Amino acid sequence: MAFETITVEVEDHVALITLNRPDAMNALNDQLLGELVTALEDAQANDKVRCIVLTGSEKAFAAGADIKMMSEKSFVEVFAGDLFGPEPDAIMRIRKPIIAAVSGYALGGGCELAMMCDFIIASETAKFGQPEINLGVIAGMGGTQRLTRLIGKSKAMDMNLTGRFMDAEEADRSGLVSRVVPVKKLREEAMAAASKIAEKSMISVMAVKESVNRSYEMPLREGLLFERRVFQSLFATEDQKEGMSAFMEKREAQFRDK
Ligand code: DAK
Repeated sequence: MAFETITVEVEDHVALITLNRPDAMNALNDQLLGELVTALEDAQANDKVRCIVLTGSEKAFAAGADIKMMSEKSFVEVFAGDLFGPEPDAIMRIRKPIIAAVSGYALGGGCELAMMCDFIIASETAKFGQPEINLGVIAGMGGTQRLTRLIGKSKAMDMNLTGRFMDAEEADRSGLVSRVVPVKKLREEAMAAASKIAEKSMISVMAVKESVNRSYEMPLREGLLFERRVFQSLFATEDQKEGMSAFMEKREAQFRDK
C-alpha cells in the first residue's frame, strides 16, 4: 500500500517505519496514525519481519498530536468519534517488538507514541515532553500513566504540570530510554538492536514482550507466576532444545520458531 505520511522499508527481517510529515514536525493526525497502524499490522502479518523500528526525522520524532487538526473540534466530536482511541489499542496489539528511535522532539502524543513502543533508543538531541498543559488540556494517550510508571511520580508530575522538556541525558538517567547514541548513529544503532532481536526465536521474543508487559498490569505474585508458566511452556518448543544443545556443542543456535 502507498503511504503519504510515513515510509516503510523492510531490510534484513526488520521493518523500518519512518514518520514523514516534515512540514509539521511529524505531528500526528488521523491519516498518519491510520497509516502507522496499517504498516504495523502489515509488519505483524509479514513472516519476513521479525522486529520493527519506528523513527522520525533528525529534528522531530513527533511534536505531538496535530494541534491545527484538533483546535476547532468540539467535545462531542472528540468523544463520540473517539479521537485517538482505537489507534493506541491497535499499536498495543502488535506482538512483534517495536523499538522507537527518537531524535529531536518527542512531545505530547509523540512522547506517548514512543512510550507505546517496547523500548526507546534516543539520540543526544532528543527532547521529551508532555506540554499539553500549555494548550489548556492534559495528556491523552498515556502521558500521565505510562510516563509515571517509567520515571516515577515526581518527575511525571513535573513534566505534565510545567510542560518542560527533558533532554536525552535526563531521560536516560530517569529510565525513560534504554540508551543514548550520537545523532548520526541513531538509525544504525536501532537497526543493529533490531537485527540482534531478529536472530532470536520469535517464540521467545514474543514471550518476553508479553511477560514484561504483564508486569505493568498484574500484581507481582501473579506476574511472577505468569513468567514461570511461560518459561516452563517454552520447554515444549524445538527452539529450546536447539538453543540449549547449541550452547553445549559450542555453536550458534539455528532457531526455527518452532
Ligand atoms: N501540531 C501541528 N503543527 C505543529 C505541531 C503540532 N503538534 N508542532 C509543530 N507544528 C508545526 C508548526 O506549526 C510549524 O508549522 P508552520 O507554522 O511552519 O506552518 C512547523 O511545525 C514548525 O514548527 P515551529 O516553527 O514551531 O518550529 P520550532 O523549531 O520553533 O519549535 C516545537 C518546535 C516542537 C518546540 C514547537 O513547534 C512546538 O512547541 N510544537 C507544539 C508541541 C506541543 O504542544 N505538542 C503537544 C500537542 S497536543 C487524545 C490523545 C492525545 C492527544 C490528543 C488527544 N485523545 C485520546 C483524544 C495528544 C495531544 C498532543 O500531543
